[in-house]
Amino acid sequence: MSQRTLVLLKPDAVRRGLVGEIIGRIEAKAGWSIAALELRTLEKATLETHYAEHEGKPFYPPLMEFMVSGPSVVLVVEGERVIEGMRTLSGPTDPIAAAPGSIRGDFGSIVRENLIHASDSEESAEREIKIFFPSQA
Ligand code: D4T
Repeated sequence: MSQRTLVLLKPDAVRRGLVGEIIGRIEAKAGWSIAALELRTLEKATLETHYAEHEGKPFYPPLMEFMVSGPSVVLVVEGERVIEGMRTLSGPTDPIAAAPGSIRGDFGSIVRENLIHASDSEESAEREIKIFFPSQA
């Protein structure tokens, strides 16, 4: 089943020069393709909408500060079972718990700077693509 998902390469991934490495892993998956891509310093208002479920949690203020600390790469990725597949490629939220071979498992060590976001369900993907690419919806 072909799907679309919203992917963010967070400011740590851009700062550390890991964009090519990460996009290479996405492009290496058979039949997946990049439908939209932009280097963009995310607006606070956009992030407030994206991370609304976390508002009020202790990690929310430092998370927001981190997410506006530099440009991110924003992508829409399209392909067979890409929503579940991008979550598998990324690994779980905590990079220390993430298996080697996953993006977080290979490159991350702290939860906040975990390199990548990928939508966690069809509903989230539809919602998030609209937030970051209103013209793609
Ligand atoms: P995102 O949404 O960025 O792909 O992350 P996940 O889907 O893997 O995890 P999440 O929504 O639970 O967390 C969003 C974002 O907040 C950071 N975070 C999370 C943090 O700094 N401290 C924490 O304790 C948690 C749970 C990391 C990702």
